[in-house]
Amino acid sequence: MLRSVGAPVNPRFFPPGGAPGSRLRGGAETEPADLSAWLRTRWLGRSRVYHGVTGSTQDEARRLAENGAPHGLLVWAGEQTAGRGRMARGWQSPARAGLWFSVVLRPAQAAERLGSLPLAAGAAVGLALDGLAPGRVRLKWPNDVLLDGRKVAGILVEGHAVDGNIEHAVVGVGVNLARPPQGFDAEIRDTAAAMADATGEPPRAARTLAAILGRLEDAYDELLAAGPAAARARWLTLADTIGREVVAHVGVEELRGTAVDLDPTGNLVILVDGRRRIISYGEIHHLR
Ligand code: BTX
Repeated sequence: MLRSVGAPVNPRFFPPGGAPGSRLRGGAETEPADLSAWLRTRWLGRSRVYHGVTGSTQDEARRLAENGAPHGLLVWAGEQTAGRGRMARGWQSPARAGLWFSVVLRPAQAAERLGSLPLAAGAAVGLALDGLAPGRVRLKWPNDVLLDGRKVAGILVEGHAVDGNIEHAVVGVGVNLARPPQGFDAEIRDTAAAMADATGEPPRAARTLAAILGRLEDAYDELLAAGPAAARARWLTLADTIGREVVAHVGVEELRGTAVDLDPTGNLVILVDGRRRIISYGEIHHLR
């Protein structure tokens, strides 16, 4: 489930992050002041870069990771002009409408436990958002976060592996907090939601970011220390996919069946004509 991307690693050391809100690199701006007031993490987001506008925090985080950025670096932006999703799709990230951020992770061990990172990240983001709209946030496999059945957040996990070890991974998260002033683009008007649809007032960006980072840090530490069982269990508490008729696209194959479970590492199990099939990557669609 972890996609491998990126150029060979440049071991050049990345200068340690300064005090919250300081300029870390040319081009970065002073972040909105209240993240440090809410942040309770031990290591995630303790070094960070904020941009009022950037192309994609994912690309920026990846570039910094290739240049030695520390474990836990947060890159966040007020607006992205080239936000991207999985499989080269776009991610709409307008100003004053959401949380757009990426974090750099440097697992100090072999890749197999990281295979469940997308699932763990999805559960972490889902649970943080469920705290704002209890009972209305659900997960579509592998890690679309839905509010009342519409996509309110998306997660992109990319890793760079060397000899089977993940040298670094970048987890990108986009959360719609408010509907953009001009409305969602036509392409997603019927499928997207914003947290404000449930909360009325849009949730505060820094406070929501701090809540997500807290969940993400715990999920990551637990995944590496104890494996994917807890992430799988948490994911299942918010699962929208299980029990549904789904269509899965796996390469050129199209499978139609009932989603019945996650296997121990978080792959989706679907029943197709009475046979269990394991979906480890690709795209599924819920059928109504
Ligand atoms: P995904 O491939 O699951 O979703 C992309 C699809 O979602 C698009 O093709 C479109 O249909 C729909 N979509 C686009 N924008 C939105 C939106 N704002 N709300 C709801 N639906 C939308 C999901 O990819 C992973 C997205 C990660 C985004 C983060 S933002 C910070 C970081 N930087 C970056 O460039 N990407 C990540």
